[in-house]
Amino acid sequence: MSSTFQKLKNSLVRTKDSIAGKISRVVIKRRIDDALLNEIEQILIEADVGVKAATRLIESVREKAKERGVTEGEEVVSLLKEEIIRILSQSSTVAGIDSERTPVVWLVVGVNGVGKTTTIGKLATLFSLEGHKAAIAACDTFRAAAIEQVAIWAERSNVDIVKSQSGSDPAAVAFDAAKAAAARSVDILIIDTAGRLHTKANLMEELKKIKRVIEKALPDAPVHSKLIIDGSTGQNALSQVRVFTEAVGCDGIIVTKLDGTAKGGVIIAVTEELGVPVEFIGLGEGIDDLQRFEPKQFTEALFA
Ligand SMILES: Nc1nc2c(ncn2[C@@H]2O[C@H](COP(=O)(O)OP(=O)(O)O)[C@@H](O)[C@H]2O)c(=O)[nH]1
Ligand SMILES: [Mg+2]
Repeated sequence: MSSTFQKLKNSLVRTKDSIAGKISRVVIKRRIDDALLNEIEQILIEADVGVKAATRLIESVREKAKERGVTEGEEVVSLLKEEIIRILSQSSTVAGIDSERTPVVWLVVGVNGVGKTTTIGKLATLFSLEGHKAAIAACDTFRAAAIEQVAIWAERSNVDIVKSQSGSDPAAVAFDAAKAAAARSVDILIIDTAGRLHTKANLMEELKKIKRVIEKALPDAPVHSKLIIDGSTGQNALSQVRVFTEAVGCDGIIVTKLDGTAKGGVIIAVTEELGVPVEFIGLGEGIDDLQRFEPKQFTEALFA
């Protein structure tokens, strides 16, 4: 077994208990009928898969079981896995960072504490190891500590950073970073942003402004918004998805903190809600605790 898969499996152990563990206990010696499907739907909802995704999963299992003449409760698991993989396999419309039109810009958004800055550090490292020239813009300018934190990550991952004094205009920092990235032939510019939701309207305006300014500074560059979701927050994630998507139109999701939580089912809920792919997952606080998301591998780990 690859060490990547082993690590994924270990990280998902609690989520696995809350989904696969419970389901495998209720299906024993049962027939597939409404009562069983209702129980499974309840387990999925309790495991933060979300009502919408849970309903879709159960409907699909019901139909497939009928089509294939499957009646044994224990066979539900493989039908369920098929549909989970289908939900998680949202097609990505996002150009890779090998795009002709560089720098590619990733605007990293999400509420406070979800792991934006940490994930940016991990991404910068990963992209650098893959041979791309990455750079970071410190656009969470509200607190000096936030600028300092992202600067430490830039140093660890050995990439350039563009930053300014705390209190300066985040859009101005983004503009400088965009120009510097073009001048230095950067492949991917990753933008750290603030996430304080008590100023929700302001934050959204700030993010929109950063995006506008980058698009102006780099008219040909692909600009992508990546939404960071904390995998341990449960259903709150869904309202975050809606708010940020409305403001800056996210085309990729990164789910962090899947290590140690039982609420990892939320990854299914947010994918169903947003209809865009999860691209990376965070499995710890370390620099290499980030994996590219593979729907099939994830689902296998969940039921392994
Ligand atoms: N266990 C775990 N902790 C994480 C992960 N990603 C981030 N964190 C922690 O979450 C906390 C907040 O992270 P930070 O990057 O500052 O969040 P931000 O406010 O969105 O920038 C820090 O203590 C991180 O170490 C993860 O994948 N797993
Ligand atoms: Mg931060």
